[in-house]
Amino acid sequence: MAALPSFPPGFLWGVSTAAYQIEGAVREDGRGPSIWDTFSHTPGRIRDGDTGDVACDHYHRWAQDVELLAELGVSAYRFSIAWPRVQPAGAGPVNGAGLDFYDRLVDALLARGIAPVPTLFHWDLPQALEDAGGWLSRDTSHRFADYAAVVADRIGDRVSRWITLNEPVVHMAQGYAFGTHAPGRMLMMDALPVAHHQLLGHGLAVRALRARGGAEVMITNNCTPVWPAGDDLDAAEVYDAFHNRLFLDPVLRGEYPSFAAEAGFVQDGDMDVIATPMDALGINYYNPTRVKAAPEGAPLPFETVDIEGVPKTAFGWPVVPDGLRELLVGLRERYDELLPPVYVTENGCSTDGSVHDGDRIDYLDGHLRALHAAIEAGADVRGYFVWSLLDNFEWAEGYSQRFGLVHVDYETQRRTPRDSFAWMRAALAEQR
Ligand code: IFM
Repeated sequence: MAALPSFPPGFLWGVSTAAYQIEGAVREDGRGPSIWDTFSHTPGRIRDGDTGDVACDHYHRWAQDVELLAELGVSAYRFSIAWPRVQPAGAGPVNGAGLDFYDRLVDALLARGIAPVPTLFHWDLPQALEDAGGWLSRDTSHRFADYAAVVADRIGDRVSRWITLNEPVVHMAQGYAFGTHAPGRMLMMDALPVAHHQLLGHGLAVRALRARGGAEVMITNNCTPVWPAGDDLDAAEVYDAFHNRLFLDPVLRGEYPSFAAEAGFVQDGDMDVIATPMDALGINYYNPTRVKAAPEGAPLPFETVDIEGVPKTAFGWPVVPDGLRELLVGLRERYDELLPPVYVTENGCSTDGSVHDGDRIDYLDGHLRALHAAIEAGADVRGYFVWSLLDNFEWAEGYSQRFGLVHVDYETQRRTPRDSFAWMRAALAEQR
């Protein structure tokens, strides 16, 4: 395989994980229950009845996992902090043992020259907050900012890049509109306040983090280029507004797309808070989405359509590397000087699980070339993180989807680096 083109000096290379997907130890050292504990223990919610109770046992094996990161040669590691480990009830008393865990992790990363990039919320809301309304309640936004401050007070002296929320669109849609993720609510369009309260929480957290130092702060959105099926341009525009613009326009332009602009849940001053300037924007890219208009009377105005004629991942997701270039260049055109520097904070694929994962190597190689082409075309992209370091708990799919550069045997917790790990290590060494 030909060497990758050279990325700009100082480009950040990393891998991403999330707390509930890898940590396990859900009842240890004072951690409180989260909505994912409740949801995964509800019969019928997760494939094969899997739960994150043990996951990759990272809570106990973190030192070994940091060694893997060092061996891979990454310059950054994106992980998430479990809110219920830090504040078991989502508000009030702080659990020192939970903070100790992340404190040790940050020190171990820095000792190996790896920049810690913590995400404050990757979907594991403390159950007590859900019981009080979850993200449907405005109060949760304020609780999130308080929690951000607690974490920053402990590790902010060593963290120079923060991510507030991960993929608020997925949390709103799957968690509150369709009920396929925790907390499992099926509110369809009535889930919209969840978008607003997450974004308000983001803006308040940006301010809380800024008040505690000069670190870079960003949000991570899941974005997709939207392709109309045939000439269904209206359906594509509506899907784009729901999936991409609902979460980007408010933070970058201080306004909602028209369908959400008049919503009663927006109070005076909210948009200014939400649009508090960020230093960067995180983008998670997996695939483009093709859409057509839904039939009359359907609950939503669009339907997604299969993208034919391209390879598919084990998940069945279409593999379209150039979609990453299209997305990044398109964002630049849409938001122009309002767009801050971008980090691709997730990109990767699930495979059949074999350690000989040539398909993952092809996937990563293709996407990195597309990313390079985007940079050449003027996109200001400062870093790239592979999803994921380890195979892990893939939400409603349990352990059936394997995204890791490292294979995990869930019986023994043995980690085995895949061929893609060796490929990535060599690619990073060349970039250096
Ligand atoms: O595993 C997820 C992650 O938690 C959020 N982004 C997409 C990944 C793959 O589905």
